[in-house]
Amino acid sequence: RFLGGRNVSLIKLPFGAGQKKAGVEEAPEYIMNSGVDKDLKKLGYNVEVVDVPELKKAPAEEGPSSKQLYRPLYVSTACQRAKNVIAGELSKGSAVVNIGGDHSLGIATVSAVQEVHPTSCLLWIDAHADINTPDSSPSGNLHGCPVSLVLGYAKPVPPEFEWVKTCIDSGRVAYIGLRDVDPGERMLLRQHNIPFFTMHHVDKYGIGRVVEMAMAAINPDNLRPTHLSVDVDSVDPSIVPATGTRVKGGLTFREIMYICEAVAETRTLVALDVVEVNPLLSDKEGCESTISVARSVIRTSFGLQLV
Ligand code: B3U
Ligand code: MN
Ligand code: MN
Repeated sequence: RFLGGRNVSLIKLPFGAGQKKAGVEEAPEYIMNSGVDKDLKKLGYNVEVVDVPELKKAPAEEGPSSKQLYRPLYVSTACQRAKNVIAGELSKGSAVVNIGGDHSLGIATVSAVQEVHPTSCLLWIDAHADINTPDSSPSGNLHGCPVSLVLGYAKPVPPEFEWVKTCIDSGRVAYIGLRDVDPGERMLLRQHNIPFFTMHHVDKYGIGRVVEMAMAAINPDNLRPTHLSVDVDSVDPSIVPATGTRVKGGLTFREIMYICEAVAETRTLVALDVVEVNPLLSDKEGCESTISVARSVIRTSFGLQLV
């Protein structure tokens, strides 16, 4: 019951205006060059590589912004474009790997996945909850807001994002890896009863129980397609230094691999996001380590490599 079948589209999304550090838009090139297409072919998939290079081009004018948001028009335009490309690939019956880029692309990936697979669940692996509303955002960076936009919590919706539908409900979203959550975000998580597992929970229960509890909450009998959204800053900065917002005390290599293996085992994966790699923010060694983790996330989520 592998919902994505044996076709996988690797979608390069070179976009970084959801935050302010240059370099994250270069990541798709680096991650692709690490050999992820060969990895998936080796696992028996038919692989198609899709590039969306126009995401690098900012609109001529940003226009007056409603809130204190950073480049909302650019983020909105890029996400609308990315959403159409992703939905097109999913509509062919393929699974997709969305290679970012920053996590504001979550607006595009969740919108596309929910449009084509409207019952699917979303497992968000991140140090951050990315559920700020434009009002609660301390930074104005839209990579901290995608979840609130797709859940319909951003009220009023900034005019640039009126195209974004409330497309998923809180009962189909869970988090693992949280350790840097803003006060407004904490309120939303509690108010809507969204299952979240912080690093404290990972330490307390172990990654096995945490993944079991998260999946039991959002995909109890594995009847729903699964969308796995991996922000690489969920992983400890000692092995993932090349990312924009490093937070100490993250997932170990085995813990992130365990999550990917457990999702692979469900045979329900239709979409995987790998975001927030920034090759310009570390030295050569740190960069290689980060990209190697991103590559392992992709390979492992699409097939168990055990023994
Ligand atoms: N929650 C903060 C910081 C942040 C969110 N996502 C990342 N950093 N990577 C914000 O700006 O919304
Ligand atoms: Mn994120
Ligand atoms: Mn993050």
